[in-house]
Amino acid sequence: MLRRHPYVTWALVTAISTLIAVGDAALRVDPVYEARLGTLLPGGARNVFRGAKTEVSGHWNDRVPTFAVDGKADSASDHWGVEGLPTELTLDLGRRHPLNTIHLWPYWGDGRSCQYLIEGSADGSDWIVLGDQRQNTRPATAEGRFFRFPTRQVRLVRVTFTGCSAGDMAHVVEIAGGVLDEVVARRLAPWENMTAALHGGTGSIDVRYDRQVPPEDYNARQWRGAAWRGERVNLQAVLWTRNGARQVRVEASPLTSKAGGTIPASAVRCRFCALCHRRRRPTHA
Ligand SMILES: [Ca+2]
Repeated sequence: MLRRHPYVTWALVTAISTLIAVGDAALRVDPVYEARLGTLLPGGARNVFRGAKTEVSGHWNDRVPTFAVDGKADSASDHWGVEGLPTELTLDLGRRHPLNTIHLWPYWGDGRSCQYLIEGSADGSDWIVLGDQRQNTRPATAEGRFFRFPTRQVRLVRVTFTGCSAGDMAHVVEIAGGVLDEVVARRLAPWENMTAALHGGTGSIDVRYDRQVPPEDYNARQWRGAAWRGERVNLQAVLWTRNGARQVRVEASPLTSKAGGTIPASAVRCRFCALCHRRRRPTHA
């Protein structure tokens, strides 16, 4: 029979810190919410904006509007650019297409924030709002910005730029649009307003955190537990990111008690949890 000594009950408080280092490790791409290589929309949805006819008020130097619909969003320097606001970028898809998602990449090279309105029209007369960022203050990033809305039949898409923190100008690296099926859209929804950074916290080892759903029941900063002498206690470090992270390393700080006692960080062991399989796919590690 295990004998326990109540006088060594600990209240442990620690912080799990995560460090990210860029390396060469290949990441597995989740087909549901991460775009396949060579595509710009989640789930491999077809980008009906690619190669669309464009109409703009102008452009400077060789920064022509075809940069915005060439199907490439990996280089901030390849963009359509124009000076003077407000200004419009209008796409003509040639015929009506069903549309329920748009992904826009304004220029992100200098941390600027852009304000703009996205509208769609089936006939060029009646326009509906598909995305409104006229009050936006978030800096543009390489991840761009997603917009989802009920499926519309659209032939024309118009982006009206109304402001830019970097000056009186508008720059667009790419705009993509298409139709996400319901499964992809449902699984994508919790990630839409998440920043591109690596997120993490501590959670229970008794919870299987589904990789498709950002966790809610976690403690973002600290973990607290009570243990008897010689007893092993556990927590789960839960990390999630919208765009993946390479070479993630988890480190633990020393464990301290309210009375001032300390257990060194070297006593903390970090191990991977076992894979949990569902429908023949690993859902969490
Ligand atoms: Ca482009």
